[in-house]
Amino acid sequence: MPMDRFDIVQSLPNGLVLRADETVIAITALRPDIWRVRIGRHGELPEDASWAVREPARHHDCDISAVRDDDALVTLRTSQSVARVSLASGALEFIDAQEREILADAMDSPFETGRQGFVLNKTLGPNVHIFGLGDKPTQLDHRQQSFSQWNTDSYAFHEGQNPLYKDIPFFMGFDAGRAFGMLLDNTWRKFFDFGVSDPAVIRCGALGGDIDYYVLTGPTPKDVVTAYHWLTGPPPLPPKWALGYQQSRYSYETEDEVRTLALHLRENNIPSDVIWLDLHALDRRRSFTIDDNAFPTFRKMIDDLHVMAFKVVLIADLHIARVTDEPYAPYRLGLEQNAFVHTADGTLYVDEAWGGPSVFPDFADARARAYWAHLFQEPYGTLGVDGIWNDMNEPAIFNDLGTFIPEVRHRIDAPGFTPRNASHAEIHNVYGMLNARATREGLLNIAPDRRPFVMMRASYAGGHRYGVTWTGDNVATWQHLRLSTPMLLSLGLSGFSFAGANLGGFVGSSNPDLLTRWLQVGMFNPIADNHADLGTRPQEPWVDGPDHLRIRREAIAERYRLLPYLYTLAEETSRTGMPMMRPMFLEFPSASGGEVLDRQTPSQFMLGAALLIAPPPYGEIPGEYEVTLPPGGWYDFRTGYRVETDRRAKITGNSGTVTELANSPAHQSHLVTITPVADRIPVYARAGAIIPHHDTISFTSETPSGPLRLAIYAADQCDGDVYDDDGESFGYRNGDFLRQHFTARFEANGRFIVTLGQRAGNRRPWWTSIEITIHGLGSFERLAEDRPCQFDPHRRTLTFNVAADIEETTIIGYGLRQKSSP
Ligand code: NBV
Repeated sequence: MPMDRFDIVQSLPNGLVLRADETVIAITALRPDIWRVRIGRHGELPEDASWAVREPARHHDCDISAVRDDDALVTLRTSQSVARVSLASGALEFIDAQEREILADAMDSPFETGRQGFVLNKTLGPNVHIFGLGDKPTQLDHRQQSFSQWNTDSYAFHEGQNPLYKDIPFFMGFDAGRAFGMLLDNTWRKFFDFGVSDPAVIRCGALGGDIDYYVLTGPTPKDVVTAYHWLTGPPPLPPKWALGYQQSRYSYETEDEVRTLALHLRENNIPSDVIWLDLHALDRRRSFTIDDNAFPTFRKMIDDLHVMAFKVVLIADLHIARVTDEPYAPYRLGLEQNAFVHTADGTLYVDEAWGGPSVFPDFADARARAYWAHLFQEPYGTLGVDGIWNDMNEPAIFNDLGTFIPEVRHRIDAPGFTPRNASHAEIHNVYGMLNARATREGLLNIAPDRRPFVMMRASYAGGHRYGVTWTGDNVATWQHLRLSTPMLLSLGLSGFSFAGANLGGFVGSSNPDLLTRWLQVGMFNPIADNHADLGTRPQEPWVDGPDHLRIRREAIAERYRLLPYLYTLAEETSRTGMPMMRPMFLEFPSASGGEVLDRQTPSQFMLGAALLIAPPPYGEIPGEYEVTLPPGGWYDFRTGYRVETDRRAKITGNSGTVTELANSPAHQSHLVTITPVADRIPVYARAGAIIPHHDTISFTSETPSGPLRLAIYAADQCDGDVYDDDGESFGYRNGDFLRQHFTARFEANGRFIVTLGQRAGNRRPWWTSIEITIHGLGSFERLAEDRPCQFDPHRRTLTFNVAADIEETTIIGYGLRQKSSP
């Protein structure tokens, strides 16, 4: 049915409001590269409130020019992008400054509506690839896949299972090097269909709620990521120990077991930082209790673990046992403060969970969040645990539905929202994130200058502001090890950079080879937590004998040596949202004509801009496999040998044998064939990278004994950074941090210049000297100053030391970098 003509009812400095009958459309530019579209179907615009998008971003202004082209079209233009509105249908089209289409309403109809819900139809170009959308256990590219969004406990999920724990309704489109993003900010059950029902259409919609979405016009994938974080806010910097190795299982059941675990970790020289306490630490699985029989001196245990430099994360599920026959403060206080959800008829909602019949805080309500926050006084304030784990917050309930019944009602009372009642259908997908938000608030109230560590399983867009996440109850199979990479990459593109997968697999028992490989891969994941289910075989690094132990220890120790690089990356993430773990196309959007480099070799990923991790994709069928090397040149990260990609060459170590090459142009990627070895997985350093590292340490807060080491992987221009702070407090916000930028330039005339930039911040470095190693120096003459140095012509490596001087330092030398292919 043709729609009425739209009238422009309001011109805003940054957009327009249009109306036809009961349909009102507001289109505004928030920045030159971000548009917001709100559509009201009942004569007015929806409430301008959001759980995901920050208020200052939603109300940000951006100059536009609006031109009425003819009767039927209005063009809104920012300095970077254009939105075109059809007055006949209200259909929108977003194009870039070069008039190329980014995203448009398909079928000349902006939306279809049912009684409550709606569907949006957007064009899907023939070569657009789709990424993001949170925790989907499937290939990285979501084109030709469809998804539903309803936070669901997914024990032993399988490949392709859908929905899973989280609803992150944000995706990125990528086509030949150019990217755009779209965030559909609606909390109801939703779906996304990327070309399944119609190969040329993205269909997405919700069962209820408002039409409120954002189009991010890129043009690079990194632009889209930073724009998404400008909208939702970047994830806060976690404590440094969150980057350490973490040991968990469901459960370490007694104090003795935990103490023995800590001893074994230290005695076996496994660098490690965190021990997790799961349900068995609790009295009858009741949140905010401790089982005094199993943990008779809990506080003392925590103190002792702290002396051994361990941090402890304790589970705190949101299900509050309805205990009426004995004192149980969480239940009593919640009742007193009316903090629990009720059903539509006003009765307290009681349903089954770990502690038997339970009640549930209404996290949408400020009052319930304050109640919940207060409960952490005991475990976090008095008992001294270091982090909190909010599991089962989809919410997962032991009834036929697996979650709250639809009759549950919530009260919305949060800054920016008009207070009102809401159905569970509206709140379900934000419930888990609001649980984590209340936890974070609680921890901050108790220790305002300590960075909270909150682990959450369920979440919604923007939930990364409140804590970190993991991929849930995966399975101890090679297939799940494989799945962990696209899952973490997708999470990283959806705001959840600080994420991990249960290393070794949760459900079922890992075999020794799988556990070893998984630990090797996991050491390059942002969060590295080895976790296993009740009743599975032990999964600590030493359980499979000395050979596996040696390999696993080395993998973990390597992570600790890389801590300066990891922490520098984590800090970058906390400012920009750029994920730590990155698909290759994010770093190399125009490589090979804007191809998605990750498509052919999906087990690979980048850690920051400088490292490429390339584990064997099929550990269960060992044999040669192919690795994609993006353009620009690569080194074996560990040996520093340059990977020659211009001829057939046998490479030392396990860097690979080059099989396919020959005179490829500079922007081409290469495929190399690798023969896997058990001891380690291949890791490559990008030519041009300067990677800070140090000698191994036993825990993240230990001061390394040697210097800060900088590994320079020579290219014409190299650069890198190091960031450091106290690792725990917010002192960095007031200048108690250190940041230093490093560059190196290798000139064709045989001169090279290494510069250690001026340090920023007030913090003094832990190092007294910096050892610089240049990899890929073909010949070496001398350093300009008479500075001691060693040149190894075989390894093509030059090493020298510089005192950690506050002043900027420049070291000049003479020598040519190794001649190499593109
Ligand atoms: O708290 C027990 C487990 C936990 O170990 C796991 O990591 C969560 O994803 N939890 C689920 C509850 C039930 C698991 C069967």
